Amino acid sequence: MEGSVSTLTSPVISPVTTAHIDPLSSAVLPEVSAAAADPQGPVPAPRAPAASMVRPVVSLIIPTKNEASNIAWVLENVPDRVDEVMLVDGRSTDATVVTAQSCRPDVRVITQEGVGKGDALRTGFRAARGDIIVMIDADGSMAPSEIAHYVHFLENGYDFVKGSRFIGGGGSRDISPTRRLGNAVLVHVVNRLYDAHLTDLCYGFCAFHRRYLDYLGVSTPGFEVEAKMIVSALKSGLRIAEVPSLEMPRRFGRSNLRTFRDGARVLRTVLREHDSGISGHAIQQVRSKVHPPSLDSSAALSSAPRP
Ligand SMILES: Nc1nc2c(ncn2[C@@H]2O[C@H](COP(=O)(O)OP(=O)(O)O)[C@@H](O)[C@H]2O)c(=O)[nH]1
Ligand SMILES: [Mg+2]
Repeated sequence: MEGSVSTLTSPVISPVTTAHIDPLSSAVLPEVSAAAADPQGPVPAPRAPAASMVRPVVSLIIPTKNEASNIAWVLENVPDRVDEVMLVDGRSTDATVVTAQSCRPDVRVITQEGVGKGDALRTGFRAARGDIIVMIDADGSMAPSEIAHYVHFLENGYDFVKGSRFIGGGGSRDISPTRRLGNAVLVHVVNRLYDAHLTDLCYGFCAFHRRYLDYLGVSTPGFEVEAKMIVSALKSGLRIAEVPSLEMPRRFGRSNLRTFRDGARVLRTVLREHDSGISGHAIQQVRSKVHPPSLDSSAALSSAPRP
C-alpha cells in the first residue's frame, strides 16, 4: 500500500478541469435567487426531476483473452449498481465465454473483430447502452467493489474518473519494479506536456460519461489505450478525478503486456498527441542516431552544386 488515508472525499482534480462550472450549482442557484426576489409570486409549476436525480444506467466493459480461471471471481463481485455487464472477448481459446455465461446468464458477449485490448474496449464502448461506462480487467487484479467510487464521482460533477495506485488509499501488489519506474516516467511526461497533476497512467480501471466517448479518441489497438484516453480527456478539458485503487496480483495466468514494447507504444502515443510536433522531432532524433547518414550521401550532399 502506498498510503493509508482515503482521498475518496477529495479527489485529485486535473488543473485544466477546475475552470468548469459545477453543473449542480448552476442547476440550483437560479431557482433559489428567483424565489428570494419575489416571495409572494405565483407558486411555480412542478418541474421534471433535475438531471442529477435521475439514476444513470451503468455499463461495465470487460476485455477478456483467456481468462477462464479469473472471470468468475470478477463477475461474482460486480455490485448491483451495475446494470449491464459486457464481455468483449479476443477469441479466447479457453472456456472464458462459457464460464462467464454460466456464472452470469445476463452477460452480453461480443467477439472483437480486431486484435488488442484497445480494439476490444472500442468495440465494447460502442455497443454499451449505459449513460456511464466503466472499464475493468478480467484477471482479478481490480476489485469490482471499487466501481461504486467511480460512479459516485461521475454522479457528482466529474466527467472522467480514473483509478490511481499511487495516492493515499491506493496501492499495487502486482506491479514490477521495472513497470513502476516506467509508469512513473510516463506520468511525469504527461504532467509536463499537458500541465496536469496525475499520479498514475498505465492503469486500466477507468469510468466516464458515455456522452464524452467521441472525445476520448479510443482509436489505438493495444495497451496504450488508457494513456490515449487520459491524454484525450486532458486535451478536451474534461473534469478528471483520480480515485485510489488497490491493484492485486492477477489471480491466475500471465500478463499479455510486454513491458518495453508496450511502454514504448505508450510514450509514442503521449508524444504524438501533443500539438508541438514533439513526436516527429523525437523520432527523427532517434532515427538519425540509429541510422546515421552514410558517408556517400553526405558526400553527395556536400558536393551538390549550390543554387
Ligand atoms: N479482448 C481482449 N482482451 C485482452 C487482450 N489483451 C489483453 N486483454 C485483456 O485485458 C486485460 C488486461 O490484460 P493483462 O494481460 O492482465 O495486462 P496487464 O494487466 O497490463 O498486465 C485482461 O482482462 C485481458 O484478458 C486482447 O487482445 N483482446
Ligand atoms: Mg493484469
